[in-house]
Amino acid sequence: MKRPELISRILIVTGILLAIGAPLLLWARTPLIHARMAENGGWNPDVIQAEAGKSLHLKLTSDDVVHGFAVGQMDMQSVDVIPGKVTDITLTFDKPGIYTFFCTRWCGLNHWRMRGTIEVSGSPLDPEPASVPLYVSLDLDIDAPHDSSIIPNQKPSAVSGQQLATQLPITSYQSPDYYRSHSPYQVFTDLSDTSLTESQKWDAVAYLWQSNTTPESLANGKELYAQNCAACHSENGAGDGVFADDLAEAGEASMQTMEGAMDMVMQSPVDFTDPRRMLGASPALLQGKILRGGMGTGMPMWGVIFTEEQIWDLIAYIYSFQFEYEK
Ligand code: HEC
Ligand SMILES: [Cu+2]
Repeated sequence: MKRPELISRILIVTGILLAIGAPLLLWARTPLIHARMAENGGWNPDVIQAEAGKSLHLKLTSDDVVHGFAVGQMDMQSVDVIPGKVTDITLTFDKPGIYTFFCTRWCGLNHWRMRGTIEVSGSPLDPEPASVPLYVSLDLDIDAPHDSSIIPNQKPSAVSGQQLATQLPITSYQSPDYYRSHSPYQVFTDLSDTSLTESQKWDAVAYLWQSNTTPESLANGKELYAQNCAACHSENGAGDGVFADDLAEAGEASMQTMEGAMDMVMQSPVDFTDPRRMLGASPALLQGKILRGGMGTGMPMWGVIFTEEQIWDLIAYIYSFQFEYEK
């Protein structure tokens, strides 16, 4: 074999190796993320680095049961993470920041604890000032009791309320600012100057609540609720979802330890069909609870998962357990 021939052969072989090897190498270097139930360690790794504007490849697998993967505040379909299989995904982040990824399958009581972060570096093109949530700017104590001292005899009807609309000083009441910062009970008491009966006032409140939402927003809230909240608060809102008993047991157990005695104690999920509790809560207060969570009560924090709009949609849906809306 003459020398130049040998060299060209070597070159061809390296060429082929590079063509196959480089993507393979890249693929091999893509981190493999293992999912496990929270009690077995959750995601590993649970912190991932990325750069804004560049694609991030991830490989996902599960070491126990089927989990799901999605990134909060990002418009993406969740993907299944299956034991013994590797799922490939590619994500691109427009803006730098800390994103939360989370499990989207109800894998157990601590399912919602399966969270990790993606740290996206890069310079923001147009830095947006962080907005202060409404419950903070209103200086609400979201842990204070907020029961409504008067409750309606039957579910207030938005349709009946609408018929009273002309008799109401209600136009000013229809602004989103007013709605978000008042509980239904506060609006009910604000209507005390009118000549309406008690049940008419409640109907007017139902109408006001309905006119501050849209069918799309309610439908979106319903879907988010079914996926993320129903396992504890139950599909019908009554607070007896499949995990409610487990939460109660965990609560009793935590009461018996020093740690439990000092922290907020695990509680049963709130019953959204209870008028005393829910008619006394303003949208801003519910926003606070959902954003921040219960801090030890078993109510997860959702601020890193949902966008502000998604949270208002959830709130609109939660109130629909209290009011009869137009079909
Ligand atoms: C793992 C169980 C669990 C899940 C999942 C859960 N919650 Fe809760 N939630 C609770 C518990 C327990 C409470 C009562 C303790 C508290 O208020 O901190 C509660 C309380 C609340 C409250 C407070 C109501 C009030 O009057 O103070 C709101 C609002 C709420 N949840 C909304 C939601 C929404 C919306 C979701 C879904 C995005 C959700 N929860 C998912 C367990 C859960
Ligand atoms: Cu999971």
